[in-house]
Parts: sequence; structure tokens; C-alpha cells
Amino acid sequence: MTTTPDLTGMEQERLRAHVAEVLTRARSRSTALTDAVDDDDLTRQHSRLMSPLVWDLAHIGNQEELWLVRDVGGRDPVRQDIDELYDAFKHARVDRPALPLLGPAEARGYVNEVRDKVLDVLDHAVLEGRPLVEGAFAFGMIAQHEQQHDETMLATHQLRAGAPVLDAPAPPRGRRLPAAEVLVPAGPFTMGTSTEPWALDNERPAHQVQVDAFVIDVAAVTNADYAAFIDAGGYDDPRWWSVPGWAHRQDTGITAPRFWTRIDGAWWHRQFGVPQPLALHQPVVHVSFHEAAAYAAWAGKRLPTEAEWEKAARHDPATGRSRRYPWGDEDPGPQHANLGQRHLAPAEAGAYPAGASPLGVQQLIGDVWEWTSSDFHPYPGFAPFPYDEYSLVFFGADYKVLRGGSFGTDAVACRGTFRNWDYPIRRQIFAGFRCARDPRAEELG
Ligand code: AVJ
Ligand code: FE
Repeated sequence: MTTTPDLTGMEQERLRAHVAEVLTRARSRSTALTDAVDDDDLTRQHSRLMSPLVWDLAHIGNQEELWLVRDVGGRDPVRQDIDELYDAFKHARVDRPALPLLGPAEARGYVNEVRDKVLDVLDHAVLEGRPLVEGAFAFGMIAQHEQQHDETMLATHQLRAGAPVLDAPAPPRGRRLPAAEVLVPAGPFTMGTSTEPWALDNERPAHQVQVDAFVIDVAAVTNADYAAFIDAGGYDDPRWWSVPGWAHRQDTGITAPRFWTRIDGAWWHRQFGVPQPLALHQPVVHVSFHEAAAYAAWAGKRLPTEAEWEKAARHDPATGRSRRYPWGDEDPGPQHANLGQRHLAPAEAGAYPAGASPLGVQQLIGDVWEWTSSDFHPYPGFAPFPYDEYSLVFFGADYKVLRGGSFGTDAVACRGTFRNWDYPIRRQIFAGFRCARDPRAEELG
């Protein structure tokens, strides 16, 4: 952890107000996502990949109780008897509906009771002196945790059958891109962070990485681009697929992204229960790593490595510094990126020119998580903090890293350094991709 200089009383108050704001924002979202459906919908399992929504809700409260009521606050437990039910490592998602879970009313009462205590803990906590509370880290971690589950609950909504219950204004329209690709020259950059106060353990520490020159797409691969791959027979040609990717394609029989159907020759996709003609200029979403890698191979390109993605997103060639975000160090605003479930779809390519990186790469933050070619490994000098089960137990070649956040990700849980991961076969998350490639000799001049 970093050490911040002693905070003045005024800085402590500003930090407390910020914590209260992000906790409240997370809770409004959890409430909206769970109030949108009836008790039967809350307790049923909409997909074997997902928990019942009522499990996510009480799990959010239980993590908050463990870290903020008991650990930071040193207070008595609220419901120690339910710790085991809401421990994600004790019961697989598929088994959760059969557990004696809190019902919807109990779960709501529980999270409210925990939150009341937490706001009281926040009033009295000293936000420095101990790594867990330094810069209000534990509060930021819990706000991020709730928002991560809010994105998971949004993915459950996307899987849910039945009449639509969520509504939001359409994302902004796209604009013409100044270029299709950008060359990122060779050179070192600083990957990860040692200073971002609420960065999670796997984003730390900051370290220098040497990156060869590469070319990266200005925008993510769109639905129209992806449909061209399908029309070209991409799903039937093993040349484009890795060995495990082709085996997965054969085993599952997939022929298009999740939620796509072809009706009388035209593609439609379902967004939160609403069938729509395929939005051609929106980034493709609900594709697996294997599908992303196959598309890239067909296009004569490849997925970026995690280091390439982060260099494209953060490196400022003018100063040599790594920025917090592509547009600078400023927190994300609605002009920069499609984050925070303000819209329930990714925005078209070119919709956020104000969010471009110094070299002109667009929409790296928000819209869709972007698959990278990298396995999920710790950075040199990694130390688990504050618990092994956030990152440590997931490191290894089973998971691929995704970057940048989606329209379903809140700003508190999205940074230029933020690392997400999932199995390469998963499609229920809001994941798309952009392509990269090695430069041609003449491009290096
Ligand atoms: C970082 C999104 C992979 O949802 O499994 C939530 C976040 N960790 N509760 C997940 C998380 C513990 C995690 N991901
Ligand atoms: Fe969790």
C-alpha cells in the first residue's frame, strides 16, 4: 500500500463525503436491479452461470459486514450465522438456489441494517494509520465490490427470460473515426499503479514494461464487422481458431455471439429482453475469448496483449507518464465514456471522441470489456491485499484478462489499471474486443 501524508481534518471530511457518495450510488443501483423484478424472479436461477439475484444482494451485505462493520469498525457481527451461505468459495453458483438463503424481504432488511452501521463506522473511523483504512481503502474496496456484483446482476438481467423490466436512454451516436488504426512506437511505459488509492491488489505495483511497436484499432470490432466474419464462414473454418477454441466451437455448436438470432436472413440481437435489429455500429458483445481470437485471425490481426492495451490506454508520449485514464487524470464524466449503466448498450464506434488517448485510440474505457491475449498473472512484486481470494487464487493460465470496463461498470470499479478476468469460453459478461497487429516494416520507417 502507499502511504498518504497525514490528512487534515478537512481532507478527512472530504474523503468521508466521497465514500458516502460512492456507497450510496452503489446501493441505488443494487436496489434498482433487485426492485425491478418480483420475488419469484429474485429467488430463481436465470442461468446456471449466475447466482439468484437475492444471493448477490445478501452477499453484498455480508462482504460489507465482514470488512467494514467487523474489521474496520470492530463492532459485533450482525449475522455471523449466514457467513457460510454467502461465502463464494463454499458454494458454486449452480448450487446457490438450493441453499437456505435469506428471502427477498430478509435480504433487504439485512443489507439496510449493515449499511446503517457502516455509515456510523464511517463517521468515527480514522482514515489513516493502518493499510486497510489508509485513504479509506476498505470503503473503496467495498463500494467496488458492490458495483462488481451490480454488473453481475445486470448480466443476470440480460440472461433472464420474460417481459423487459429495465429501461435507459439510448447511448450517444457514433461519429466518423479519424483513422482505423494507430501505431504505438516501441518503448518502455509504466504499467500498474502504486499510487491510485483504491486500486486493488492485482493492479499493483507500478512497474516498467518494455513494449515493442504495435498497431491497435481505434475502435472495438463492431457488430457489422463481426457479421462479415460469420458470413465469410468464420465459424466453420478451423484455420482461424486455436485448438481449444475449435474444440469449444465444435462441442457447443456456436455459430454466432450469444443473444443473436437470424430471422429471414437478417440478424437480430436481444438486449435486456428487447429484440432489436442488429445495431451495426455498436461493438460486438457477448463473445468468448475464443470467438474474439478467431475473428482477429480471420482479419489478419490478433488480440492485444494486456501490456499493449494498457500502454495504448495510459502512456502519454509527450511526458512519458502513465495517465489514470486515456483522456488524462480526471475522473470519468459522461463526456468521456459509457460507464455506470446510464445506457443499457455499448455506444457506437466514435461516440466518445473526448475520451480518446493521446495517440487517438477511442473508447478504451466503457462500452464493452475487451479481451486481451494475456493470461491472468500477478505483476512483479505482487502482494495479496487484503485477502487471497480476490486475486491470488485466480492467477494462472485458466483465465484471460479483460480490460476497460463496460456500459455496466461503474466508474469506481474502472480505471486504466483495472484488471478483470474470466474463462476463455465465457459469453455472459459484457465482453467484446479490439484488434492489434505487428507493424509492417514500412510503418516503422
Ligand atoms: C473481478 C469480476 C472477476 O465477479 O468474480 C466479486 C469480482 N470478486 N466478488 C467476480 C468479485 C469477489 C470478480 N471479478
Ligand atoms: Fe463477491
